[in-house]
Amino acid sequence: MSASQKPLESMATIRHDWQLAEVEALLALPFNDLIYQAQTVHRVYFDPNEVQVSSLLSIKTGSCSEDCGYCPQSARYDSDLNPEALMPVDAVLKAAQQAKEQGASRFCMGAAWRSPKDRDIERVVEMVQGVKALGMETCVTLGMLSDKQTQALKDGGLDYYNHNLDTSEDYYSEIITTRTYQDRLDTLERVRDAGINVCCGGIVGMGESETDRAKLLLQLANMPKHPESVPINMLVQVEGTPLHGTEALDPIVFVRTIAVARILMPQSRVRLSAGRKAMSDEMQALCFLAGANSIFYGEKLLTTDNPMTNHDQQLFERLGVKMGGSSYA
Ligand code: SAM
Ligand code: DTB
Ligand code: SF4
Repeated sequence: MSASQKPLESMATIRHDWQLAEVEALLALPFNDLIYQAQTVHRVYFDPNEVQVSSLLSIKTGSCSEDCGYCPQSARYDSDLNPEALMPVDAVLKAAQQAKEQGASRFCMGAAWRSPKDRDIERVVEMVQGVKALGMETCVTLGMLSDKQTQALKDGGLDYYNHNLDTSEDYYSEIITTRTYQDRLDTLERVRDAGINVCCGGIVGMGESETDRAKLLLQLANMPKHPESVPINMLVQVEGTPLHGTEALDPIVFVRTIAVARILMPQSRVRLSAGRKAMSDEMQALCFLAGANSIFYGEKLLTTDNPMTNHDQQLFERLGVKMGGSSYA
């Protein structure tokens, strides 16, 4: 049966038993059939003209002990970055207020740690409480967590924890050697079990194969509960990092990846994440058509540039897209 003949409800069924062959077949569909299916699924759970916006802040920058091959914040690479210690709470809240004034509904705070120290968590909890008091949703990404740290974040009122799988289990060791895929899964399970919403996705354009992309999506889609947010990052190539100079991914393949994420996880916010600076407006429009309904908004990601806010506002206006507040269907 072709996508256009399938009953609509069956296309948007929430499943956790996807097979690799099914995901590969979706990725390989004729483009128009794939986008039609993704857009159909998208409309079952979401307003198709609404995109949720999150702003990022690096609250602790650089000097990271890990060796993630894409990351300018690793101490191992010469990436022309000024390391900065954990920021004071008031400076973080000032940045959050500005992001709110620009229209962001969620504020995501990222730290270049393998894992936080317990005393760091205390300050991060103060940040979370302050950002929540501004009426924004909160997200942090701090690396691997212990049970105690996870509970402290939950008790502090944290809404989302971001921890990406980054790629397939098979390709992972080509990118990172200082911690395992299982370490990542363990932290994700802790976060889920503590009742914090999960933000988990990956990066494409790192030289991985189509099967690696399929396996990453499969891993996300077959979690006992789908991550509420699924960031799909296009590698931002930073000079000095091992992945600088990797052959660029075909933009159409990127759009396909977004569409398949949407089909596999119909109720999740699929985020068109890092890499937008290098994308045309037309490509971003295709990503929204393919079911992306969240972006990182604001002129910086963590350490690299993101599109200017007025450019994004104009793009949304040209597309008739409204910035949404609600984070989950
Ligand atoms: N240190 C913590 C960790 O690794 O979990 C949190 C911060 S880390 C920078 C958060 C995520 O940013 C990474 O997992 C990766 O998916 C993404 N990221 C980092 N550098 C990137 C790049 N150059 N291009 C695209 N995504 C990137
Ligand atoms: C995610 O998936 N992408 C964001 C956020 N979660 C933390 C980070 C992108 C970082 C891009 C490189 C940089 O700016 O340092
Ligand atoms: Fe460190 Fe996170 Fe960058 Fe890896 S991705 S080097 S853990 S900051």
